[in-house]
Order: sequence, then structure tokens, then C-alpha cells
Amino acid sequence: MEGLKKLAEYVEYGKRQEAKSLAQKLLGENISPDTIVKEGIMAGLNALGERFEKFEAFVPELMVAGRAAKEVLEVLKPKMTQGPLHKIKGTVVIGTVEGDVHDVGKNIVAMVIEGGGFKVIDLGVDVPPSKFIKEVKYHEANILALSALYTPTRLAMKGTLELLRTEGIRDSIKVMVGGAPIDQNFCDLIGADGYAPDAPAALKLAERLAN
Ligand code: B12
Repeated sequence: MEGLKKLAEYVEYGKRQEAKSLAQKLLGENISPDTIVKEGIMAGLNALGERFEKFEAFVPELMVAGRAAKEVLEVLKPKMTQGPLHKIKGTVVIGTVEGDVHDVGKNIVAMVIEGGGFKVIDLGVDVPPSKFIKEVKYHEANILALSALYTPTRLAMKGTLELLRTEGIRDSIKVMVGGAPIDQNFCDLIGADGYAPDAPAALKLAERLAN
């Protein structure tokens, strides 16, 4: 669809205002937030990621595109969190692990899980293991969701799980992991409870883990 293609382009080139008003318009045309995320935001960021790999785009471009993506998400948020909120299914503490500042994907997962009926505590980016542990205890969370995009920071996921064990609370919480460099193998390797490749799958996983 032409509008979604245009939106992907606005996100890719960091045109925030244009991207926001187009997203608003697409919502008005009854395009689902899910489609806007996939075919607008993610398509744009993926195209930029490919240019970045070929040294045709650089960090400043990633920054403006990331910002545009975040602002479009804000436009979508009210629709995405309008889920079947009759009953809270559980509490999820979510964050991007230490050393990593990517948060577009983590924010999408947070919104979809919240829309699906969970209470979500979002700790933001570059979250040290000790902070995750403190918040999990404070909120008596059922699920801890860890995101990582930059491969070296996967180690911080392992570190967070180790601290949960040291603190003696590993058995009282389920841990789910995700982000581009994460897969089921890595999840098994560090002893997490589940991996999901995208936001809808993350919601299904959370529902399974909460039971
Ligand atoms: C935008 C961007 C940035 C922005 C981030 C802005 C922001 N606010 O997030 C900025 C400029 C900060 C940035 C910085 C860097 N970046 Co960058 N960045 C990107 C880019 C273009 C898009 C990322 C994105 O938002 N994707 C879209 C979202 C929707 O997808 P997603 O995050 O994968 O999330 C989905 C799933 O993974 C899953 N998911 C995500 N989290 C979770 C959590 C759970 C629990 C679950 C179940 C699922 C799940 O669901 C999400 C929704 O479907 C990617 C390229 C790409 N195509 O991904 C590179 C990329 C991730 N960056 C990369 C790099 C190298 C860097 C830098 C090191 C660059 C530098 N030299 O400084 C720094 C690292 C900074 C740091 N310490 O973290 C590399 C990583 C390579 C690697 N394998 O490690 C990539 C892949 C680019 C590339 N092709 O080389 N970056």
C-alpha cells in the first residue's frame, strides 16, 4: 500500500513530522497499528539497517530514524494498548539490557503485552542486572522480559539470570528474552524460560509463562 511505503520512507529518513501525521492518517483509514508497525516502522528501519551494513548510512541517520520510529509509536500507543483489559493477567518487568540503548522493538513488545492484558513496568534502556532484580522484587513480577539488539550485550542477559540465581529468586520468576541477535538456542544456553521473535509471539509466550 502506497501510504505504508511512504511511511517506511519517512521513518528511514527520519522525517518525524511527516511520519507522525501520515501514521495518524493511516489509523483514520482503519489500517491496524500492527500493520503500521510492520510495514511502516519496521520496513523503514530494516531498509536503513541494510544501508548501514553497506556503509551507506551512519549512526546519526540511525538516531534520527530511531527517534522518528519512537514518535510514530507514540501516535499508535493509544490504539495498541486498547486490549481486552477485563483482567490483569500478570505483571511483566521489561527493559533493554546493560550496555544496549536500542528500544524501538522493546517498546513495541511492551505495548502489545500491555494491550494483551498484562501490567507492564518498563525500565527503559541500559538497565543493569541489579536494577532488574530490585524492580522484580518490588513489583512482585511474574515475568522478566529482556531485550538486546547489539550482539555483545547478550552477555548482560546471562549476567541478569546469574544474579537472579545468586539472589535466590530464579524459581519465582519466568524470564523471556528477545531482540534481533537472540534465538531459541541462546535462550536455552543461558537458561531463560522462553524466546519469541516478535511482539505478537511475545504476548503468546507471556500468556503461556504466566500460567
Ligand atoms: C535504530 C538503530 C539504532 C539507534 C537506536 C535508537 C533507539 N531508540 O532504539 C541508535 C543510533 C541508538 C543505534 C546505535 C547503535 N547501533 Co543500531 N541499529 C538501529 C536499527 C537501524 C534499527 C533497530 C530497530 O529499532 N529495529 C526495529 C525493531 C522493531 O526491531 P527489533 O528491535 O528487532 O524488535 C523486534 C524483535 O527483535 C522482538 N523483540 C525485541 N526485544 C524483545 C524482547 C523480548 C523479551 C521479546 C520476547 C522480543 C523482543 O520484537 C520486536 C518487535 O517485533 C538496527 C538495524 C535493524 N534492521 O534492526 C541497527 C543495529 C541493531 N545497530 C547496530 C549497531 C552496530 C549499533 C552501534 C554499535 C553503532 C555504533 N557504531 O555506535 C550502536 C550501539 C549502541 C548501543 N550501545 O546500544 C547493528 C547491530 C549489529 C550486531 N549484531 O550487534 C544493527 C543490526 C545495524 C547493522 N545492520 O549493523 N542503533
